[in-house]
Amino acid sequence: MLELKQEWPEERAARYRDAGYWRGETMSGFLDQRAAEIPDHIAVVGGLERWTYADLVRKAQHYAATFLGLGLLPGDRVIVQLPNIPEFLSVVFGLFRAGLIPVFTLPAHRLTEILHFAEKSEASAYVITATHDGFDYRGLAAELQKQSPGLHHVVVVDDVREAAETPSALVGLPASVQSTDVAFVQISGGSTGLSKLIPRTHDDYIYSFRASAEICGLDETSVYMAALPVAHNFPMSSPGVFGALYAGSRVVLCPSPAADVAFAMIEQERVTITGLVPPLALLWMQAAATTQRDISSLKVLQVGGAKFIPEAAARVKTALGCTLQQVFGMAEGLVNYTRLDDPDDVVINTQGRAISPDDEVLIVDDLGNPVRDGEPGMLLTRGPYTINAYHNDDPANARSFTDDGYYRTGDIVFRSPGGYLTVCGRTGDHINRSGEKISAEEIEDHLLAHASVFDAAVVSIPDAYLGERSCAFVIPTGEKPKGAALKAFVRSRGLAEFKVPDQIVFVEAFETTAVGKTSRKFLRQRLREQFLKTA
Ligand code: J2J
Repeated sequence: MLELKQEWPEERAARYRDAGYWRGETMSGFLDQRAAEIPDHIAVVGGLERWTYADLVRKAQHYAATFLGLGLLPGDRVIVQLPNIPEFLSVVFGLFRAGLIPVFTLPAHRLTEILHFAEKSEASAYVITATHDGFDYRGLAAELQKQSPGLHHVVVVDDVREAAETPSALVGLPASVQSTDVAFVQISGGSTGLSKLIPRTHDDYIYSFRASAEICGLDETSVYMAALPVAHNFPMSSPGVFGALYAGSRVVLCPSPAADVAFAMIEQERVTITGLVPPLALLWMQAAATTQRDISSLKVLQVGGAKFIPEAAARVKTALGCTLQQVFGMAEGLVNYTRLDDPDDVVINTQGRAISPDDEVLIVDDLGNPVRDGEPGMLLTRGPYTINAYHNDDPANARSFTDDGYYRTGDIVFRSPGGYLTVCGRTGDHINRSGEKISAEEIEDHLLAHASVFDAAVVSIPDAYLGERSCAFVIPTGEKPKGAALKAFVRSRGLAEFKVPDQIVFVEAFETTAVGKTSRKFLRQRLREQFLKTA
């Protein structure tokens, strides 16, 4: 099994320790400490459950024992595919406690994607709920085990929930874990080809959510609600459920981000802060005008994952009666926030500034030379919680990191005084569909597997609601297939629903100048331009 690593050059690591960013804490360690300090404080609310900090640690211990009881060994990788339920936290903290490495996937992921994560991470176990949103995860697990022989164990939380509570199960705890070790694996948005694995260490991740919790003003009186899928880096760490637990706040897991469900939760639990992607923020603003629910407890609405246009940002305070915080982050590391006391102009027009004084932010032109403030350029970054490499992917690492360790974010931004960044585009060929990132290349490959597809190019098209939608330009081999049939074909390849092209446009050929360039990037750009001209 290939070791999971994430290493910083010693000089930088020493600096981060000296500055007090990396404090030697571990994921299990910080939760234990909080449970010792405030055992009876409510930590997690969701479904019919209401757990104190002491409950959460106890449940995590039982899950740790359950996993170790299966014969899993510290360092083994475990795919976690759970929705927003309290067990997400007891399972994940159970894995941390046992020294096992969660690989976080989204409930929307399907066979092809989970198979890729399982193989890439050499996972030996998979944790699911039996069903969620009408989807049968047991069926997915059975198919997965057929195709991935190394995946020896499937743990269905519905089945082990009670067994994991029996006191006799409490054995062999805990494994020794170093703060410099990889704690878990996040999944990249996948700007080129398939999603890459992002190993994050205890030290670096805890710093990012501890500092985020401070920036967001969390304390023991705060109530943080995860409305987006909690396995995503934003609701997990910016400040997310982990930042909230670090601060001794209460975490509320909302089963759906739909305004009616979420508003009821806000009212019931007196939620003070939550995070959304821009399209949901628009829907909430609309729904707030007529809701009967009392959402006055909400002090901060964070919006991130995709560009929030200033016209919409300007309306948040009036529509929802709370402070807007823009969040521009990435699972690879760097997270920017507008601060809660920033003037309206900054909150409305920028995506914030970096968490750390030691986040090094470079904005460069095509030749790699720094641009002046106010001029757009490519954003490169390195720092105390930005990774230096993806797991086991030399080509991606060569593309994505400079020789001196900067991560090429693929985002085009400009900087204003004070270090505030405004996102104005990207270099990568992915579609940011309402915060969900779709790799054009990945979908083109699936389309090309269809017998009637001669060639395909997938591009992003501006969309009033989603921000961007995906449009596939397809040259048929012979007779044109039906668009709906092609979409069904992509779906049947085992992909998350959000990756199915929103629109399919059949063309006879791609413009020869575009093809002659042989660059897919150039072709996609031309197709997008032509589409927008004729739209
Ligand atoms: C424009 N583009 C944005 C924003 C992310 C906090 C918040 C979001 C993510 C996330 C995250 C944007 N305006 N406000 O991990 O901790 C686009 C950029 C970025 C990419 C990263 C977090 N916020 N983006 O969205 O790994 O293109 O993380 O590089 O999913 O989303 O995507 P992801």
